[in-house]
Amino acid sequence: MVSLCLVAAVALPACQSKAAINREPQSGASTAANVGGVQEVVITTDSKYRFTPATITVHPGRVRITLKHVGASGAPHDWQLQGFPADNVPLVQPGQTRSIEFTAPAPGRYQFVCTIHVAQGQTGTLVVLNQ
Ligand SMILES: [Cu+2]
Repeated sequence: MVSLCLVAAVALPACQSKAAINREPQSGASTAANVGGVQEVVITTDSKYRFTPATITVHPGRVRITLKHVGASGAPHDWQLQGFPADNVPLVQPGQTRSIEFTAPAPGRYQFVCTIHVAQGQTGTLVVLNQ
């Protein structure tokens, strides 16, 4: 991770600032609401490099992830389910909202990340239940 940051620091001056790293714990847990056969999950994010809720539980089936950037300013964020490149919400700017829909992977626990702020701890867990 240190070497990654050193490489990134050359291209991204923001990486040089330790103050930008959010060391607050992840918070919030939510079970998706089933709306017309699709499980709806709304995740908010802002300028603090966090997803809220950070733990999401779904049943097998279709899942819609809506990512809302509620920050007034700051960096954009995306949402990527690790190991499933197609299951991603493209970058949202402050004030923007975007949704994607996909079929939940096999029951288990999966990590999701903001691909540009993993180092700042912008991650979460998707739990897929057995039924
Ligand atoms: Cu981010």
